[in-house]
Amino acid sequence: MKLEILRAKLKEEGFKAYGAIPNERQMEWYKREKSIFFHFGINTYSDREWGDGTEDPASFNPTDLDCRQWIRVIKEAGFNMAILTAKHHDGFCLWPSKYTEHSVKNSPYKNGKGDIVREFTDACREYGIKAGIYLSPWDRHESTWGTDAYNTFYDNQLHELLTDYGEIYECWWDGAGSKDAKYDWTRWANTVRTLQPNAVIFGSMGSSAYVDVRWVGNERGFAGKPCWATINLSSLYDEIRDELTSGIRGGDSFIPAEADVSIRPGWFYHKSQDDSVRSAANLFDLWLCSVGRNASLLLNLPPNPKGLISDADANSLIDFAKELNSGLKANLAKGAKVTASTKKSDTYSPENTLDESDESFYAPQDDDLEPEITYEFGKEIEFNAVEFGELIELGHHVTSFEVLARISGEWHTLYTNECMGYKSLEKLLPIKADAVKLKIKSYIATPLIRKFALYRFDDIHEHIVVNKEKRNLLLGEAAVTERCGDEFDINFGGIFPFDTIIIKGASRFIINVFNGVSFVNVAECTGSDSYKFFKPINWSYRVKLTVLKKDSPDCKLVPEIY
Ligand code: IPT
Repeated sequence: MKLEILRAKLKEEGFKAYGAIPNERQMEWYKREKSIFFHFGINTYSDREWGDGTEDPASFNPTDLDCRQWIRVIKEAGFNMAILTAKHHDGFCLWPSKYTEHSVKNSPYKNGKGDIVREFTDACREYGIKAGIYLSPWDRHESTWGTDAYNTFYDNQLHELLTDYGEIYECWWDGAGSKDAKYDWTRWANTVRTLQPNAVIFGSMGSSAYVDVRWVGNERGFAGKPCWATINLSSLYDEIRDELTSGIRGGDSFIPAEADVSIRPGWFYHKSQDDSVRSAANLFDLWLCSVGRNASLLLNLPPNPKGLISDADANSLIDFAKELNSGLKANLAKGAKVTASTKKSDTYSPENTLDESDESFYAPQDDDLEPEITYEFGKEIEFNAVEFGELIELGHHVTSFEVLARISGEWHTLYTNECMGYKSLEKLLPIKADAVKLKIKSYIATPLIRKFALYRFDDIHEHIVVNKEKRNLLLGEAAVTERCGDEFDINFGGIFPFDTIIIKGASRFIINVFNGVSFVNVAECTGSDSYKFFKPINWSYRVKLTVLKKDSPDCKLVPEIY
């Protein structure tokens, strides 16, 4: 249903939007979930990351270029969107732009008759992939860069790319090199809106007022926890990285995050990095930390100098996709008996969270302060991932929730989260339970729960998340433990996932974990010297343990972490 029609219908039914809300383009972007970036250009031949614009176009000479191969690989991996670097900071254009000589037309490729933007967009269309364009505002070759004439130059190039190559779904404005540049963003944004009304704009700083999709604040593929789609426009203008990563609850603008990250250490292909291609398990982690956190994943797959995606990259991507898709294909919660603390009416029953529709949802009665949905399976089922989603079309409504499972007759908290948004997907250790419960702890407008799913992903992933060898991390060389009274401040010197904390000699202690900004309380261990997390902690390098109760006043306290 068209967004405007859906909103009007919901309004009639008494559901109000809260705060900043998405536009139609952003909803389409959300549903794409993951996209591919292709960094390809003169840097592929100079073995550099940032060219300075003095490169000789003659060095650009792909021998076996085949955009259909790139697109076949990503299609097989289940991606539905790809963005090409039509021009990177070095100014070299992959299409024969009329406005510069620094392009494929002066390269040996097809004797100067080649057009890689054409080959790319044609291949996308052939395989049903949506195409996006990266056109670097920073241009180190073009002599007019930095002057007013450049506004026209860039606008002309936008016109070429947005009129001659069919439908374009994303326009990517990299902020690199452009911090203090004075560009005519209004003019450029108008061009995009006029020529490609369905394209989302990625950008920040000067372009912020026109941006649909924000940078996630790092190039490691990690969205924050939380990662609100809302943020203040000033956070984008000033590129405040923490705020880009986490968003701002109740922020003035709806600009969800896109996590861009490369499958290799560099954005461009370098032979020396052939051994450093991310594994399938690692790609799965990136997916969890972006798509699983209400953001999208933009994964870079750089073609090699032949003009092909290397086998190592293609294999990792496809293995990752196999694991992902085999897990996602079965929602293990289907068929559950669903009950809720209250429901607004039968139209908004909790069963709606299990159907295929993106538009049917559960809504509680207005006076239900802590709505709950319980899913009972009638038998024990095993899962290792839980997904919830709210109807983000009306904005973020849920502001904190808890997920519990009934294990051997007893309810245990699996995790708590602040942000639900379009998608909140938590990977857990395998759990056997016969019921799962969602408790909405707080909300700013009637919570509208669209989706619930349980999945069982393959075990190939487990080794990376869990400290399988059961090695005490505190015996690791990099770990530093400082003790102050009965408080231990532990720095692992890196991220080492763990799921168990023991303090010999203690029977009650608090566990705080550093989230990059501050310590957050994640658990309290009572009545035992050992605490096991259902979800391994794989996002921090520092832990603080505060002992509240000791076996005897002068007993020795020995922490262990596994
Ligand atoms: C960084 C830019 O500063 C930022 O605006 C955004 O475009 C980002 O890249 C995209 O990854 S530059 C990078 C070297 C951190």
